[in-house]
Amino acid sequence: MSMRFVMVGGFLGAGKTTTIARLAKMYQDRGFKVGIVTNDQATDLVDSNSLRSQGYDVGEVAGACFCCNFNELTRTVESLESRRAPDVVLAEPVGRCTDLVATVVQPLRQLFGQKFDVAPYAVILKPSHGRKILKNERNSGFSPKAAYIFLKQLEEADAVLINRIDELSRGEIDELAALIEQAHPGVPLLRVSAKSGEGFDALTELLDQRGGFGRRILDLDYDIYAEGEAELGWLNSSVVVSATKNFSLDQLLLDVINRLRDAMANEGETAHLKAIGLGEGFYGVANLVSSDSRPELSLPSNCEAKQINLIVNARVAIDPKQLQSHVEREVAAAAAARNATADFRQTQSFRPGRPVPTHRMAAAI
Ligand SMILES: Nc1nc2c(ncn2[C@@H]2O[C@H](COP(=O)(O)OP(=O)(O)OP(=O)(O)O)[C@@H](O)[C@H]2O)c(=O)[nH]1
Ligand SMILES: [Mg+2]
Repeated sequence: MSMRFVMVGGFLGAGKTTTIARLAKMYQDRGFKVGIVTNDQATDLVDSNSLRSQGYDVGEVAGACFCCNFNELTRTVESLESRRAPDVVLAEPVGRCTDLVATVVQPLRQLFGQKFDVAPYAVILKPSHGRKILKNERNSGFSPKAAYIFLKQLEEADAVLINRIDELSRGEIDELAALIEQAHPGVPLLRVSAKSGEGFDALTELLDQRGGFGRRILDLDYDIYAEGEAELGWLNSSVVVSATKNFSLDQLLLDVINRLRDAMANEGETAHLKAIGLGEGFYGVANLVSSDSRPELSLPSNCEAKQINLIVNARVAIDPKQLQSHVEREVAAAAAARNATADFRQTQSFRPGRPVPTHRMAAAI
């Protein structure tokens, strides 16, 4: 029997991991066994650690995105299969990737059609940047090349999800819906909140559909795509924070994100800053999804500890060396404010390289 493969796309910080965690729970409640695949160019992923801490079986494709490391994607799914034989595999691509229909959906269908039963490809719209980009405002926060990627992601979607409706007014939701409808007439549009679960019954219904989905192959300029990607500083750090007295993990996480936000406020737009703190048997996650929004404790631990493992993932439109020095300085300062030390075990910081897909299908089946 084939495995249902559900990939959920969307820009950095759009809500993919939150959506996938909620979908995983919904599929489990329906009696399905679920596996999840996360993806990044580097190791030490906040998302894998968060989803594992929430109890899910997670395989990680680290080192290159799904499109450029397609064989690792299928190998990772095979290893999930050998462990628990999932009925549904949920996959989160890197949030600055596009062309996923031509490089992931279609190759799975054309080369592994016996094994994978690919669901419609839903893409989450991030309202904070989406409204400005869709309105073509000059001050969208990102450069035109980054905006190009954002728009291409929507163009290949079988359905667009307007996320975060829990914090949007009816007027704001209608405005976004009209902008998407104008750009992509006829594409199903769902209003959802990954946080509250609103709209998720309609989403699972959509994802259960079978038929002519995953066929919107993009006309994509790989030079603009590569240049847009390279504008981002990308950083994954793993740090041990230790003190002699207990400190609040949640306050530390928020402090780290707040300090980074303040330090980089005038340097470049934040696409997503996230930090997970892992103690023995508990964890917490804090995020910032745009320079002009507020840091949020998305998954509070409500715990204190003397020592925790901290993983910071930062995707910000600044030079990666600058990004690294900000992270090192602000994490050390947040630790020092608790009489703690920050021992950086590993940091990877870079500009994403040019995407070179393993397969690119020019025609859809
Ligand atoms: N208010 C609100 N916040 C949300 C919603 N969905 C996600 N968030 C928050 O948005 C932030 C980013 O969510 P993630 O699920 O990590 O986003 P992502 O798309 O996986 O991000 P990357 O993996 O970095 O690309 C977190 O702070 C979430 O709690 C929502 O529906 N409402
Ligand atoms: Mg994520």
